[in-house]
Amino acid sequence: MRRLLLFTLVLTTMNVTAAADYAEPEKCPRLPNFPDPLTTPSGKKWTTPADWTQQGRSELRELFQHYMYGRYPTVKPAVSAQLLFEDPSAYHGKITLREYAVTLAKGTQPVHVLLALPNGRSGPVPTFVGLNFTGNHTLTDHPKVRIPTEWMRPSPVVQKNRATAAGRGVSHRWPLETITGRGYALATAYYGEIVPDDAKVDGGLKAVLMARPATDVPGDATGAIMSWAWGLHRMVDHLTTVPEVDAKKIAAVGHSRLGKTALLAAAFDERIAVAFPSQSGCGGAGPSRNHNPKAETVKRITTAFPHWFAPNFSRFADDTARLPFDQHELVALVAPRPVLFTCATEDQWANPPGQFEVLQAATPVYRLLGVEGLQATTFPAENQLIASRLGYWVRPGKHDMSPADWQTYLTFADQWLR
Ligand code: GTR
Repeated sequence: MRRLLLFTLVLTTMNVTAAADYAEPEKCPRLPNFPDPLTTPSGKKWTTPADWTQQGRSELRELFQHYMYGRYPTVKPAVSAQLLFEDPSAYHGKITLREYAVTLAKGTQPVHVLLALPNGRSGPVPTFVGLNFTGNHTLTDHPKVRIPTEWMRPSPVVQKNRATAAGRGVSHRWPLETITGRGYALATAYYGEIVPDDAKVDGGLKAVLMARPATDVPGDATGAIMSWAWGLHRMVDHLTTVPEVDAKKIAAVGHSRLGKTALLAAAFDERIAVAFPSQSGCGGAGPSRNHNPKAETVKRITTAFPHWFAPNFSRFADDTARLPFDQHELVALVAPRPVLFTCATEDQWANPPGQFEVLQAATPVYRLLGVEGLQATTFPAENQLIASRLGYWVRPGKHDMSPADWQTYLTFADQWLR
């Protein structure tokens, strides 16, 4: 009864949690170490793959929503796309570039999805999907790519929180020629078109995704990371209708807060075949029970970025041992699908050793499902890719998603998506 919480989960025959009375965060039992992912909160053991896939997953998804990321948006998805332009001979004929205006739910303004497809491939191709920080126009200097009009965080190419033409092609984070050159497509959208990354700013689909009835208990209100993950899911809805995209080979990718988003998106949607959270740290691949003094803590992240999470999460800030789960269980929700954690030695804030421990602790669930998880027992040397189904890589250098990092993602993708 180690993880007994004062709540009852009422499961319908459809295996969906219908109602839950959760313990207040301060009353959850203290668990100083990572909770056993194969033991339910009420103390029952998951011993068969069916236990896990039919019950374990849905119980955990409930806990993550209630205590950490907030409710999955309840708005009904209704995805339709309008092609804004297509250039079949971009990049000297190597890439077909398209941009779509994709409506994600009825009556909402569209999100703009840039799709780069490799030319000369027969049949549908494996595809990365990820949100970007700076607008689709910063990925390429192609003049037809739209400049977003939504609120944007300050940068030298942003004026009064709005993107400008000076930003065309400035981002090095999404090397389109490298990605397509290895036979992959990339689909991306500006994250601020889904929900602005500032609690004080309205825009995107915020009013629809984060709205809660006034009578509701606000503790598990939808946070921004959950909203962005919902947006990624809708992009997947759209991609599955694009004939050039191999719908069985869609990988979620993202950097930092958008890496947290990519991992959460994979945990909540089995159509995502592989997850690539880059240097995502606390709230993503990094443990909440943190032992690295240089790493970001739950206290710090919920103070600096409360809007990313459900309000409940901040109530664990002074005592993370009371969290009924840790991030290894978010990875376990992705099982048996592959995940690659990528880190940088100078980015201790994102907790490279803690991320390694998270993969180790997720491994029992992979084994329950009949596959190997992390196949390494010691922390690897710099640049030594552990390419097992739960993969890990740490390189020298700083917090960034660089073209060199993409070579590693593509090597891992070649192994697990081909
Ligand atoms: C930092 C934050 C991290 C990480 C990063 C980013 O300020 O503390 O959790 O998400 O921002 O997204 O760039």
